Amino acid sequence: MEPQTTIPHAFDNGSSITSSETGRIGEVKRSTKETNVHVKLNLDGTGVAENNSGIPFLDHMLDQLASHGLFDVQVKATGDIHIDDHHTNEDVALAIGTALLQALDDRKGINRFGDFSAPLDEALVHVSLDLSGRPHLNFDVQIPTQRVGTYDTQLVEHFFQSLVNTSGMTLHIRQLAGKNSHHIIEATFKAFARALRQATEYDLRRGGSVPRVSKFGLPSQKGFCLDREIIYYRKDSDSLRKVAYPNLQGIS
Ligand SMILES: [Mn+2]
Repeated sequence: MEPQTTIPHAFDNGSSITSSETGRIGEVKRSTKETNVHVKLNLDGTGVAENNSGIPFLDHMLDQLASHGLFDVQVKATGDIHIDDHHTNEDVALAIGTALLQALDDRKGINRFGDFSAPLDEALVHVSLDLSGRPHLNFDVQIPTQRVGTYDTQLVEHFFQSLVNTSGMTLHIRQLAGKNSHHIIEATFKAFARALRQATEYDLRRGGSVPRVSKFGLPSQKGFCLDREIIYYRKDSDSLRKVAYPNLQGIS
């Protein structure tokens, strides 16, 4: 039997859940008039995907996120897709971003930066990202058709903008080549998954040894300044959490 691990949750007023799963896990349940979304993300997973967003093409892309990121990704959503996919696409992305923020916790020892170019036949997409705490998206992708299957291709940018906003990520996506809409979008998700995997993995040379907070006293609004490097601080109390999110100042 696996040992029981307590997983801290960033947004449940300090309570925690008990799970037999190991790894950095974020879990979000989000209900609005328009959608009900449940997302579970394990950054230290094995690529297990269980995605039922109600939007088949989005599920296909979320499967790429799992398999190429080696994350475990579970998305269950019901939404007002009788109108269109807009709200469900957006709320799934918002929840994934929040789950990522939770799973990253204090970000100690991670690479933080990720960069990957993924080809898919004629398509080539470059993704560069920084888990900086500062939401910014640069999306330079030309998708030639309005739809892939039933999926509105305008929703791709909106997906990444929503994910960036809740996770606090600096994300640049650039299309270097491509003609086929399905290929371009899939290469985008694959490159994103690979870059995110790199950024969330541990830098072995750091050995998880980001210097201790207590050595330097009180946190600033930007985090703790240590050895010329500003790191994200732990969200240990409600007051600190308010500073940390959503008005995150970021790390530089
Ligand atoms: Mn495909």
